Amino acid sequence: MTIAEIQNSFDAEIANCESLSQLQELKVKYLGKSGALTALLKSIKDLAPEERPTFGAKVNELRKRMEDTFALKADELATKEMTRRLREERVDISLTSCPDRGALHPVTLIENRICNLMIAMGFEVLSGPEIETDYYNFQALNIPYDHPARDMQDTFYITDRYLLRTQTSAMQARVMERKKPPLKIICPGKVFRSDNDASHSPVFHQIEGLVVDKNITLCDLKGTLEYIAANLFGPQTKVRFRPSFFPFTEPSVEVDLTCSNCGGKGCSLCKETGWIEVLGAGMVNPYVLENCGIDSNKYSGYAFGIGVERVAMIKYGIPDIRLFYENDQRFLKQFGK
Ligand code: 2NL
Repeated sequence: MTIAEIQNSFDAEIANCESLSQLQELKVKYLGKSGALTALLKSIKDLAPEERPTFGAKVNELRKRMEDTFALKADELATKEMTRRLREERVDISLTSCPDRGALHPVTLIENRICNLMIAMGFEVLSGPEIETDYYNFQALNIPYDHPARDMQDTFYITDRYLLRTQTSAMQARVMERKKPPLKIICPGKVFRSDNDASHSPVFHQIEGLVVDKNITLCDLKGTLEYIAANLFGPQTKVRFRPSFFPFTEPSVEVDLTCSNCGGKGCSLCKETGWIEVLGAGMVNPYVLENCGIDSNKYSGYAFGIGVERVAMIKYGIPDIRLFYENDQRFLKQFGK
């Protein structure tokens, strides 16, 4: 092919080129190692010596023109491609009413709310394993082998040594071993009990709080719980302690709040007492502190355990815990919008 022929066929082909990949093929065809222009240059040896410089200059001029044309065409095609994508992939962000928009689960809502409140008070949020050892779930927390709380009926065992944690304090015991006071932590998460009725589920959510420092008293516990209660159920909410027993706290208390439904006057929700039992708490048993390597003569602590479903049931008036796990859209859509 002559220079003119190459130039003509190049002009025609590039005019018809419609994509970047086609353009790349053309580049190889004309400027590549075995392309038309290289072939032309090789034929220079067949010319008379005096013709060679002019011929060479012409070929180079054509190469320069081709390269410039390729660059321009590449720009043009890229712009065209972008315009096409912007048109075809357009998303109409003005659509506001999506019929199947999700909502946060009520358990998540309450968990987030309590956690955020505790973070604001300077607590650190930690999570641990759902499969625990017998040691951290029971022994470290002053629940020996023969304690009734370890009954096979109450707990899901995996082996003699491993079980599904029945409380998140298993994690808190790990933390006390590792970090020294002052400690101010909460552990939210799933816990497991072999229990199943309208107010008990085999898996539910708990948030346990733990504070260990010098001079921590039951008064600190009460102040903290009053603050949480006021945030969850309103500023008029009162907190009442009743003596109780947990192996890991001494003294232990059941914590009642004035009924958020009747304000304390008495109604069906609070069985006419004006009070609702919401959580368990107490001063960390010195045995538990010592088990985790903390000097109980120097340090004291308080701890509490809140059932997240229980709070949600009271707050939203949900009569049966099983409603949380049925994934019925009609139930779930009522919250968190
Ligand atoms: C309940 C309420 C409770 C704790 C949890 C706790 C954690 C450590 C040490 C001592 Cl690391 N206590 N947590 C304390 C009192 C109550 O949960 O009704 N549990 C059966």
